[in-house]
Amino acid sequence: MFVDQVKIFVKGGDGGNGCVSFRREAHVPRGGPDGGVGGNGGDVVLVAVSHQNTLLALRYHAEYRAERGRHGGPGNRTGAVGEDTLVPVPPGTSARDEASGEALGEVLRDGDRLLVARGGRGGRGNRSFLSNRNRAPREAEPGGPGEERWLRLDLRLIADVGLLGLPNAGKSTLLSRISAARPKIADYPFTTLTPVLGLVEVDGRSFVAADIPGIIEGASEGAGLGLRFLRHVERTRVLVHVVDGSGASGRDVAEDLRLVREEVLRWDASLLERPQLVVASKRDAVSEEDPLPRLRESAAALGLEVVPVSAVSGEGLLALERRLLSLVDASRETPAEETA
Ligand SMILES: Nc1nc2c(ncn2[C@@H]2O[C@H](COP(=O)(O)OP(=O)(O)OP(=O)(O)O)[C@@H](O)[C@H]2O)c(=O)[nH]1
Ligand SMILES: [Mg+2]
Repeated sequence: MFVDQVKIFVKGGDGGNGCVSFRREAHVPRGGPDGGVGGNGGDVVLVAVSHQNTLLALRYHAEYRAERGRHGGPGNRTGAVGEDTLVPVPPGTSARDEASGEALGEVLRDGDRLLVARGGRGGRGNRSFLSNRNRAPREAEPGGPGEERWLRLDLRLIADVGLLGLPNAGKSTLLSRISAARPKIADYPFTTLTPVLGLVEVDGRSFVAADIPGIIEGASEGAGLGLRFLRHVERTRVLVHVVDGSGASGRDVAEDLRLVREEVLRWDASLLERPQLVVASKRDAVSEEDPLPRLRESAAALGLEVVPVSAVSGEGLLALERRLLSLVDASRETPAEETA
């Protein structure tokens, strides 16, 4: 199951208490306060891990507490610090404080970290309160409490290429042919219910492509799967419009292309400034009236190139992969997350 929004509870570890203690040894002439400082509590930290691409695990494990700091000890011993608790999340996850709505930040690349609940400070021991006026302080501080809060986590997948198109256009079949991803494929609309990522390898290089479901007329207003997934388009660098190029559906290809672009435009007009191309799919099954010339014409009017492919025969797939790689390379000079 794909989950892109969850609420979790996080709490940093409490700080250890400071210690009250006095040195009393037989042969040491003057004892004195020697209570040590408590250790700081651990932090709760989100960490991006690239092999994960859903927040599903956090739905079942919704509470994260870091270890508390140990108390200070006699002989000026400082308490051990509490261990941090790391929460693995997919790259592209952002965090908000649920109560205040404050944005805490996001993790974009593998290994990125975001502190979400700071551990409490260790309290000072009585040794720290020694002064000329007070040679035998009996006071020490308790450890500070760890920060705690509810967080709202929000995932917008990071992919280099987003595959967009009407239901049944052949997006999932295409992804399954150019990557190892295995999205569900069938001859009915809304087969794919969640975005699926696949790693495309070509000429010893690679990029990530995402099959983004749910684009139909009105998607930007919530029709079909609607808004659920259009937001994942925000972080793709290159958009691919997959249009059924067989003519077998009886639909007008120019209208297919226009409709999907219209929904993207209404969601966020700036997305259409990204590099795009049009894939004419299912070219092994072209009907009597070939829709390709009409598709080329309407694409050209928008300044877009058309790459004809067949996921069945393999026609055009290598050319498509190479073309996408070069568009991704060009766009990597301006990272998607900066323009998003
Ligand atoms: N002949 C032929 N059929 C194809 C090709 N690509 C996809 N199809 C068929 O078209 C139908 C829809 O394919 P999908 O890949 O599930 O389409 P989709 O765009 O992912 O559809 P949704 O997930 O519903 O949005 C399936 O029956 C596929 O077998 C192709 O290159 N040639
Ligand atoms: Mg699909």
